[in-house]
Amino acid sequence: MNTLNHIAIIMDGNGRWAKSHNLPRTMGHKKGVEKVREIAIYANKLGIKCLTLYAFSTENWKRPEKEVNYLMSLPKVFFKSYLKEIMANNIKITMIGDMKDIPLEAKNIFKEAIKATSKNTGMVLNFAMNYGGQREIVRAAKKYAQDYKDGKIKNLNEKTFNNYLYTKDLPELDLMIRTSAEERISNFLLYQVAYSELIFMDTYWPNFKKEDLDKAIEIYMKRNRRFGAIDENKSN
Ligand code: V0D
Repeated sequence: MNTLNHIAIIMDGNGRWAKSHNLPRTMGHKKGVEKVREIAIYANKLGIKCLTLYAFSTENWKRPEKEVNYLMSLPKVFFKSYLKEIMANNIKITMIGDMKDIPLEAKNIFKEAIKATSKNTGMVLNFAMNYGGQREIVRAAKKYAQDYKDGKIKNLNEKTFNNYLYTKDLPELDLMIRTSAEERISNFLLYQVAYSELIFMDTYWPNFKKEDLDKAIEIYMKRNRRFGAIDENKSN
């Protein structure tokens, strides 16, 4: 059995779900928020330590302005509808990404959500917001270079570099799931995905169910993780 502390999900397929129901894309995102609630509460119940969700990428600004505005209203919808339940479930909300360009109103909601849940000790529900893996690595490299110049780091290696990533305080990423049948990483957690297991599922995110998470975990548990080594007990 593998240990499973940290799951990341690329919640793809909201637009395609909406199209298949002859609905505007925004209705797919609305359904998507309800799924965030359902799956976060379920993952916490399963004892997962950290769930990182790709909410908004550095490339999502290229979408139509109306859609971007709608997306930016979702944290408030989530906060208003579900904060009580998030608190009752002892879930802690955190964020990773470049907050600088996030509209002030949404930013204030993030701050409120983070503050309200900061003392909770259950699962960390980590939203990737205006997040890009390449941008994260460049940002880290800049700080790393400066700290090296200032004599604050002695050894340049994978371990010390890790301290400069947004995810420095989170457990190592074990499993990345992408819904909606696309098989790409799309700039998500590029450094962290090094030895993660990848599972691609056909389901559109608005149709994703607890049972789909169970299925992904079952597949994950059966996999033989070797982290680059060979497994002497099996005939590889
Ligand atoms: C749309 C499907 C929850 C994928 C899920 C601003 C994309 C629903 C949040 C959320 C989004 C963020 C912060 C917070 C509370 C909730 C969210 C965005 C998009 C982008 F404190 N869902 N969600 N944020 N979608």
